[in-house]
Amino acid sequence: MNSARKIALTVAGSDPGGGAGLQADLKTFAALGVYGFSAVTAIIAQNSARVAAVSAVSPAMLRSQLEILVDEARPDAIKVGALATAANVAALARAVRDLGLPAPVLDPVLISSSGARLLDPDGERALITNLLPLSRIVTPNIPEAEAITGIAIAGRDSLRAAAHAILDLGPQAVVIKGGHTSPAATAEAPQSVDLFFDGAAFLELASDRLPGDGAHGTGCGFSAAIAAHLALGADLRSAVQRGKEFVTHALAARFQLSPSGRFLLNHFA
Ligand code: PXL
Repeated sequence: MNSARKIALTVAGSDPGGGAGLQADLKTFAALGVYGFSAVTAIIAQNSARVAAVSAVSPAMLRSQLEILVDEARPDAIKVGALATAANVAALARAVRDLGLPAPVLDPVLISSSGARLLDPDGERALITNLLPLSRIVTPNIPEAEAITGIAIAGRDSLRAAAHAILDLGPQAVVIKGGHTSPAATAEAPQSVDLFFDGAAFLELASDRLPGDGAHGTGCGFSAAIAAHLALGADLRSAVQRGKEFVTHALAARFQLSPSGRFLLNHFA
């Protein structure tokens, strides 16, 4: 029987702590009323504060997960997170083409917020050459946008230059997340501004900056929420706006599991 249910697929690493990675993406999909598929790229031993070990799945295993999912139903949208290896980047790019998958929302995860590498250096190059050109939108934070473009982002002009440079690499759009380092480059900047660019127009999305060193899983929540809204039929710009609203709302209700843990999103707030 055909279902009217919309499906979003996350291709991401496993966070056994559930704050980030595919487990968090499934919560985001559920909170937004979309059925969730998940293909795991790497098993990561981690909690919200630190990563102990990363074990990538093989590219054949990643391919096999994607094939068997598509055998049953075609996802309406895809979010891509940590890919771990260049081989997994290549396997995903090939599968997107061979299986006719929707152009992904690409969160170009390079390094976890706790400092662990979630994509090897060859993978970083492969992501830029193979996956960026296939993407519906790419969602780097400022350090990732700097790594992709080689542009030091220190203010509004360099932020816009980086957005242009990323678009030149082939994605349909980009949103650079201002949460990590403010483009104004002052820790006291009261607002965090995300910059969306689709080649036609810039859109700035501002939100109040929260005290503390940020939460675990915000980037995952943003890209997954964009994919969920795309699956539900939103256009790209409104999917980004609603994705930002989702994260802002989930962050306002953030919580910790332990005093040694980082803040976590409340996906169901
Ligand atoms: O937010 C980056 C990220 C992506 N994917 C996984 C993660 C993290 C950060 O911790 O654990 C699986």
